[in-house]
Amino acid sequence: MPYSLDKAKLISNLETKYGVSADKATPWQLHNAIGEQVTELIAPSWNKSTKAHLSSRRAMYLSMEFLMGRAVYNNLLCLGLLGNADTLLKDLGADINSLEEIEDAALGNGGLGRLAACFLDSAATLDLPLDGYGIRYKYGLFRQSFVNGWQCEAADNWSQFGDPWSVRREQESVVVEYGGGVFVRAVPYDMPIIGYGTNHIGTLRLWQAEGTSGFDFAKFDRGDYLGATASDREAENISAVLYPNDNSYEGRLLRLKQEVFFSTASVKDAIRHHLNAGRDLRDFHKYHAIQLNDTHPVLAIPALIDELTRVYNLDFDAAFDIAKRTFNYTNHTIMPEALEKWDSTMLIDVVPRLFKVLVQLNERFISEMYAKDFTKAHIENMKLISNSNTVAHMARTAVYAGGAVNGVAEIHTEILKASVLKDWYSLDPEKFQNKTNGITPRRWLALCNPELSALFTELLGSGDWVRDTDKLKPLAKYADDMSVIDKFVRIKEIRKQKLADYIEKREGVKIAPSFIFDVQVKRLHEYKRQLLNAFSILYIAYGIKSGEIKDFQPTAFIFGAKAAPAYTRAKTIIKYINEIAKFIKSDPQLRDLIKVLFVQNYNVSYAEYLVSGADVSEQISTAGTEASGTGNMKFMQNGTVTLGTYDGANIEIVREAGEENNYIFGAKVEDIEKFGPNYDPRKIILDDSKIEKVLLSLIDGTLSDDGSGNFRELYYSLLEGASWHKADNYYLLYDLRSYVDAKLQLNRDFVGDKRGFYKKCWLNAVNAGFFSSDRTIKDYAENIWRIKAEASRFTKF
Ligand code: 26W
Repeated sequence: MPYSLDKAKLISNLETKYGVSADKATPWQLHNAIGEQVTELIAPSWNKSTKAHLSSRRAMYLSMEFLMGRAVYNNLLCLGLLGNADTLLKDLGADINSLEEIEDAALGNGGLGRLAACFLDSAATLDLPLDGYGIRYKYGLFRQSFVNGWQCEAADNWSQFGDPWSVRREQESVVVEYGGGVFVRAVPYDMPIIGYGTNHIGTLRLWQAEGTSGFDFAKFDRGDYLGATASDREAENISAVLYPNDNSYEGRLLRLKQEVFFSTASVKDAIRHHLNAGRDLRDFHKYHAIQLNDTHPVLAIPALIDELTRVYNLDFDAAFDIAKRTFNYTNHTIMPEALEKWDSTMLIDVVPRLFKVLVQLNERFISEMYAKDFTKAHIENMKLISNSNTVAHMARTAVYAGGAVNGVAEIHTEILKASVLKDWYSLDPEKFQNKTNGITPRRWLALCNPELSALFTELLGSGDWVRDTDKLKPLAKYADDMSVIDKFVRIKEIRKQKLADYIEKREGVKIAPSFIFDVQVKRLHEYKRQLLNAFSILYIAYGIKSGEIKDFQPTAFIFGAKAAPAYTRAKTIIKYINEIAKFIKSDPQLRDLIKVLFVQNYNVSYAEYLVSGADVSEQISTAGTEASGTGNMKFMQNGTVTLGTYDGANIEIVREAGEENNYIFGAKVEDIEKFGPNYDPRKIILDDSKIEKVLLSLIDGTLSDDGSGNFRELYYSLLEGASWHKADNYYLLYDLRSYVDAKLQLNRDFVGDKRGFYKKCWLNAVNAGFFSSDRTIKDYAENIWRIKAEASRFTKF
């Protein structure tokens, strides 16, 4: 073992720095002391890795969000120090589990941010030179609680008690210039990204915004004490808070400033490193591949061109050529409301120079299109700045001025090519690639499910599957070995008990592990259809009460989701589900058969318990709406069946694990396309009084929205639509019957043959290897970034 923790040093650090003995230290003090020691331990490897990155061709992952979660356990795991830390803390009268109180670094909303975190983990583990670049928000995603069933938000001051994993690198600060002569300092905080079983360590560089003026003595002398530091606070606002928004874009000034801030700082950072290494800027693209995580960092493109032309005197053609060979763009959603566009007026105010570059790019694009005999109308639909030069399109800019474009699951990439980016695909089909998402097996199996991990290691005689999940596939042969399946069932029971204990501690609710644990966790959004799940539960509850549904295996339906604070309908759905929970709990005939629970403040750490303690993974988005999903992969890897639609990566999941081992239902994309304007949800309730009854719960007084009228609004949005959408635009009522059928089939399968059910689960777990983010990252490295693993430079352990 190359690393070990030093007990004496930990004791003396706690005493000198925090003034406590180890047995009296608070979780935060312990955490900081451990973090500081680990950071010191890895410093030589980290420095060496950083040098290696900067001396080779490397990739930069630019992302507005990095949903890292809690670092301490994962870092100890990757360094092989988890057992060491456990015993050492026990010796000291402390408990490693007390570190569960440490807040997650929730600098992201959901899938896109967590994907970025998994990618960094994989690249570090694979010895690939990739570094992350983002924003060090002071406040991460809000903390959620429920009051009377309604979501309440509170600020998430995640680093309030310190952040031992980040190193502030003052001397590497850069200055970002905005219009009107406003300057903001970008100060980098670097987090080590520790590879598993290798001493290669990548970097996540998060920029913090600070003022450049310092202290205005003139104002201070005049007695304007607040004014003396006002411009600093204005600058600090830029990195103050993460936008709590998933899949909807609002053209807000602060958001634009944030995007400019980290995009420009990151580009400047790259140029500086490039020049420091004594290289020619004309070779910039030979040393850098920059991945744009959705459109949020797209202004890095004009920022690079602006620097190269204005500061370093390259001509526009040369700079544009470098940009095309440097940048690549990943799309993460086809929701039209999420495609970013900026008003020209705003761009002119905030970043006049970048706007000028966008105009030049646009003109170049238009003349190229005319040269290809495109019609005026066609060009109008593709222009980078449209509507008489008033609206700048970020996705179009990324496709035009970058290299590769990719979707995040096969079906998603096909939809991009066939509709969202159709014109661009026919213009340049070579640009388009698919990169099906993945998840890191370190956090999402080795760390969160040590019991299943130990069984895999025992059966394979080695733990090297953690770095190569394809090794799990041969374990499929144990599906008919009842001794193995029984061990697996026992592990499920242990994980379900752990989840139940955690839930009891957090929510004060008891759930028996004999229940089926059916879990839907993800951001709250209408297209993800948590409401469909709610309807199915009520449908089943009414069926049990009427006697139509018999022998129902008791099931806990567990939800976890945050709703964007301004997304009223999403908040109403949370309230509705909490009301269903209350209704069922108050019914003696139902409460021993069904438990509904919406957990509070769902985050990465909660997810680690939920994915490892579930039996059923709910992935029920309307076909064609979920780009990929990654939660689906985490559940699968931990051995659940997927109850889901033909959407996103679900399609590839059932391809890998067998449709017969999962529960797939509902309309496919082709079916939905065929409905067109003919879809009328009212016909469905006319035909089916049971569905009608479920729907009426929104307005018949069964469930209360506290007189807000929100349930009624929801009801009419389904049956009649609203000013901005047609009736039931996510086809809940269409899919409800087949969904309930699948859910009841699953329930009968469990009752009839529990082992058979867990055999399906086993086949999911062992066939999940494809969904390791190691596979995804290798594909990006080979086919987009063209970077190489430098394995020989790093020690393996
Ligand atoms: C500007 C507001 C905004 C913020 C975030 C718009 C859009 C986003 C993201 C694109 C939303 C997102 O997280 N998308 C998810 O990305 C995951 C990783 O690729 C996919 O697995 C999910 O299906 C997709 O919804």
